[in-house]
Amino acid sequence: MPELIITKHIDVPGIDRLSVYRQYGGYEALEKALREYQPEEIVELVKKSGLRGRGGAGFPTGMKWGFLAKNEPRYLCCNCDESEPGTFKDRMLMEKNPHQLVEGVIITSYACRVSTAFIYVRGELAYAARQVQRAVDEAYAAGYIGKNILGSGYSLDVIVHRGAGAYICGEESALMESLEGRRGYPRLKPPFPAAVGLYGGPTVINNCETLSTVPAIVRNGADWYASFGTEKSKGTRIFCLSGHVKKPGNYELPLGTPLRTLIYDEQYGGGILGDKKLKAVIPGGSSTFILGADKVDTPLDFESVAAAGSMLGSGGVIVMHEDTCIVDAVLRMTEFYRDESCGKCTPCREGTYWLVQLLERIEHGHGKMSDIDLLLDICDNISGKSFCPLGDAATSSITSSIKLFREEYEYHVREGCCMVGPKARKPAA
Ligand code: L3W
Ligand code: SF4
Repeated sequence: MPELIITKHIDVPGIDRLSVYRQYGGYEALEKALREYQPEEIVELVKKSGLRGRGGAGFPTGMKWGFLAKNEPRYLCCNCDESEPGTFKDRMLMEKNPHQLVEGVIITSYACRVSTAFIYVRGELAYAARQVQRAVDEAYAAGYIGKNILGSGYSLDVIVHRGAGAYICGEESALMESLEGRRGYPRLKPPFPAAVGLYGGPTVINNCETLSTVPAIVRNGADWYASFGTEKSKGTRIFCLSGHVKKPGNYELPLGTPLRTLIYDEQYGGGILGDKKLKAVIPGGSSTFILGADKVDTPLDFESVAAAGSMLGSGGVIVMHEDTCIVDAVLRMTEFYRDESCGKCTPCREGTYWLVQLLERIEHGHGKMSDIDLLLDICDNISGKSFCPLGDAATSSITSSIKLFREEYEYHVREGCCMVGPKARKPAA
């Protein structure tokens, strides 16, 4: 079993309480940061560690902090709006070890000279939000948040904010709009939040898992963290394994671990349900391209997954076995993007609606052969032509599934039913 970093103490009873968290070294990293480091030195430390964003894009964390404009006040937003289908790690981190996150938020705020930090929690995650709020309250009472933290002269306020359940509010600029009390519409970028963000101030926005990693880096050093993972994808990350595996769940592994290990190893996925054949895998949440079973030996790091034709994204690994109707699966995902499209731009608002219409008629046996290329044509009119990444994301499963499994789409059109799975029928003689 490789060494764990962020989930090391996740199953310790009572770790969500300050007293127990402290017994396991909790807030020692904060004390060390305030005692031994100037803010800029922590930025350098995190740059050197190689930590990259765990929300989806994999942007280098220290570099992002280094981009912050110099004017004040500055803000931090911790993105806990976890909504990507197939992704459920931030919820676990908030529910089980909220102090680790809060400690990461405080250290990051200090490093970035931030005076107010917001933790934006997805609306549906009510228990997670309560856990984080209680941890923040305990940290205030213990002097880890508030005025003159531990006598250092540094002061910080932390506010826990619950969203209202819109996927688009996980997009960083829509998150800021939502925090400011407006409808969650994405903003034009640039300017990036690092220059003009929340209330017009320089703003650092990082994912929950990213910030939960910061205390361990400060405690153990950049070289220690960089000793995990691969040359360009340092450290570990939590993979959310779901779909047709025997043991779905969250597994922390060093970056670069082969996909096969995650799916088949006894201590992780334990193999495919019913010992069936692997058909396809979505490696980084529903926004990323589907990979065929031939890619099962791909190392799970940013570069290798990109070379295999997809993205590591938010770490949501969705496994599909041989009885999965790909058209059915893609229809479900596309319905999600249609429902979650914020409606601001035409390609995504109208395009996702048309994609669902076409997929529905193919799935239900009323499609035409030309519909398959029409799907690709609509995807082409959305991808790269939408206002924010949701538009591109809506097309990933469609384009990749047609590339890999076109014959299944054609079978649906020809035979009027699925080629595999419970609704499959043999072709008429
Ligand atoms: C300053 C520059 N800052 C880039 C910052 C930027 C952002 C970060 C990455 O989307 C993906 C998306 C989803 N000066 C900068 C700069 N930045 N250049 O770096 O930016 P970007 O635009 O590459 O990505 P993004 O807009 O943050 C994230 C995909 O993730 N995704 C969905 C994830 C969903 C969840 C969830 O539910 N928890 O994470 C999954 O793949 O489609 O492509 O901070 O400001 N010159
Ligand atoms: Fe809204 Fe979709 Fe346009 Fe993004 S791409 S701004 S979600 S309509």
